[in-house]
Amino acid sequence: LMATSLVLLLAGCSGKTAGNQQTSSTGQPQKKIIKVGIGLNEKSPQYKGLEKFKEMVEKGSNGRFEVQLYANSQLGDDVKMMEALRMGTQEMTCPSTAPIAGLSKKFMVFDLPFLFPNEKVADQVLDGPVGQKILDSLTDKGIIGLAYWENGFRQLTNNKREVKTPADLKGLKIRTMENPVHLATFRALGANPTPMPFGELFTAMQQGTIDGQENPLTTIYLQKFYEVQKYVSLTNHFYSPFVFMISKKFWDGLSKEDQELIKKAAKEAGAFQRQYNREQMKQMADNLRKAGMVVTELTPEQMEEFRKATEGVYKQFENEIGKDLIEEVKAEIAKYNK
Ligand code: TF8
Repeated sequence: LMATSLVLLLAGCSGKTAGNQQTSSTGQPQKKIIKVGIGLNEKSPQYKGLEKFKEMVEKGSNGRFEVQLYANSQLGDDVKMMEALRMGTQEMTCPSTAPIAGLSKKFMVFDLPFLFPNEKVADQVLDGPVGQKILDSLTDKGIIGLAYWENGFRQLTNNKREVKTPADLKGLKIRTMENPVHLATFRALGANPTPMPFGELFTAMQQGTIDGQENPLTTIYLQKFYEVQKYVSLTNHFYSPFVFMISKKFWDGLSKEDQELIKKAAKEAGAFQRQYNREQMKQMADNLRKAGMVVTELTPEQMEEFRKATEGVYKQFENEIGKDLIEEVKAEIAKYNK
């Protein structure tokens, strides 16, 4: 036993150089490992995007990088993984913008209810200068934001009753992401919101500790939420971008060329992921109906009731987010919304 552990110990230590760059006994540089963790499962459009990214980086570097993908919150929830990126113990993750607000309040601008009119406008604003400025606010937190991907427009599910107006939401216990704007929005709608990491959500719905939640239809279907939820209302109340991000500690140890390779792959895989996500989304309402859910489309008047009820949230967070930033994003949206 002693001998075995000694051999393992030696094998573990041999050839270790800077960062996670290792040299084999033959003097050949070993692969640099990039661990990417997400909360969603392998069927998610997000995971498909990561597979593209893996292929691009591994091919583009002639195998100098190995990208390892971990789904299902195996490496922890969004908040924990971002912390690991800052420490340099995990290389990459791709959270929704909402939990990023804990690091940089600027991201909360995207949490404002009924902000983006459609995906096309969201792409243009996120990929433009204001989107970049918000990504850059992560740098001094130890994280490099590489590209926006898409989670999507969020829809409301619950297990109690069909929701057509804010009045129907009264008193329902709704899980939200860990974000103050989301909490305020659901309070304004008369619900009883409670924040929770994604990994605990399914069990909470199953056990009835919450009545409902909100997520894009792809997630509701592909994570099998229809097994524990009966009603879904197409409210489109928030648009959730993802941010594909990398640890600054890891990033700073890379050559300019490798940084370029990774950044380009993150953007290209993101363009693919957005497309794929939108393709998938088209079938999801039908899939959910077939799986037994009641899918409720709202009339323009009912939508307006939701929008009116949450209008005050903009004022409420004006100081925290910054009035200028809110105005800048609104102006960008207006510019592209033609
Ligand atoms: C949520 C988000 C999640 C993602 C993911 C688990 O509800 O929409 O889909 O952030 O990383 O927590």
